[in-house]
Amino acid sequence: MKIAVIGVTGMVGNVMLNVLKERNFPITEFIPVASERSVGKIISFKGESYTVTSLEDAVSKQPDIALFSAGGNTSLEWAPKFAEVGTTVIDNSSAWRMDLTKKLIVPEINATQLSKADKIIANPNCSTIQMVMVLAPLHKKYTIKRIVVSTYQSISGTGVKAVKQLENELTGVKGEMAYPYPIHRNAIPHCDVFEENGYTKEEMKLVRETQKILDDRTIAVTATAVRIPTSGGHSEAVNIEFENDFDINNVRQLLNNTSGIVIQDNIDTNTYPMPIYAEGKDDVFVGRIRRDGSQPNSLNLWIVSDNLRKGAATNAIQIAEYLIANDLI
Ligand code: 11C
Repeated sequence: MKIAVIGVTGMVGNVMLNVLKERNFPITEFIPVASERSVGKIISFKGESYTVTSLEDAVSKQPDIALFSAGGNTSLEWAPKFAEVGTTVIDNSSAWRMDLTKKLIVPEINATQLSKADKIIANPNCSTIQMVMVLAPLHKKYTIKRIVVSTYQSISGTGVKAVKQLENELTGVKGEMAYPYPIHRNAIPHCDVFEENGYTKEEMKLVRETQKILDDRTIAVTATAVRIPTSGGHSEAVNIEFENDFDINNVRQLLNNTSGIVIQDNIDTNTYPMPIYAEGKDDVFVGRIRRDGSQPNSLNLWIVSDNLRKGAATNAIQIAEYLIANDLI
């Protein structure tokens, strides 16, 4: 495969390179791409040096697959140009996710929707991916009515500027701020921009993307997204109300049998998922699995995953692997 990585110098781009290498992704030609100010930079991949090229150059090379992680505006402008020359774009931005003509894919859940005709495929938001990974098998069995989710999101979700902000705060250096407030020793209930309804865009992604991926617009979802000074992954406290009652042991069994999910749940040994252990892993970790006794058919979960891996790079590369394995490129 001739493969282009758009946004190769960014945080997700960098993780994409690691994941491509680890998974031994079949690459015949590698095309690293970034914005004008990074063109000409040398990057290293699989022990070789490559010169970062421009979007225009990359289109002219007609890659088989372009993994985009360069922000919504770049995707809106350039994904169609790649698609036009026959490239399949897997886009990690929010640009195409809610477009009715584009598929929003978590391979374990809905990759079978994909066809050769899908030239721009959307990768969901990180906080959505880890939540639906756990909810999809439960929805299939018990039918979800309503989800109440609170997130505890890593600064790595904001990008390099936020990681630098925390570093500066820890070392007492004055520098550029990614957030309107200090993040060290803080929790900021504000991820992404506010929408007119008073929710943030991040919160509304959890609503809309979940309904699209689970293919059920009747599921009620309400979210509060909070930024905290962690770096290894996003965490989520999720309360789910089902149509049908469940046996808690069956819930565990179901999750235990689902590929990509790891249960870490033993209160006797203080075992539960945490970002420091999720970091660098591709799985979604779930724990604190318990019935919500305050109302019928309800469950509480704690879900953690590395937002740059399964939440972004790994999911995108799994989509690419699915396309290749099913002869859809
Ligand atoms: C965050 N979830 O943690 C965001 C980062 O729509 O792909 C990814 C934004 C997106 O702030």
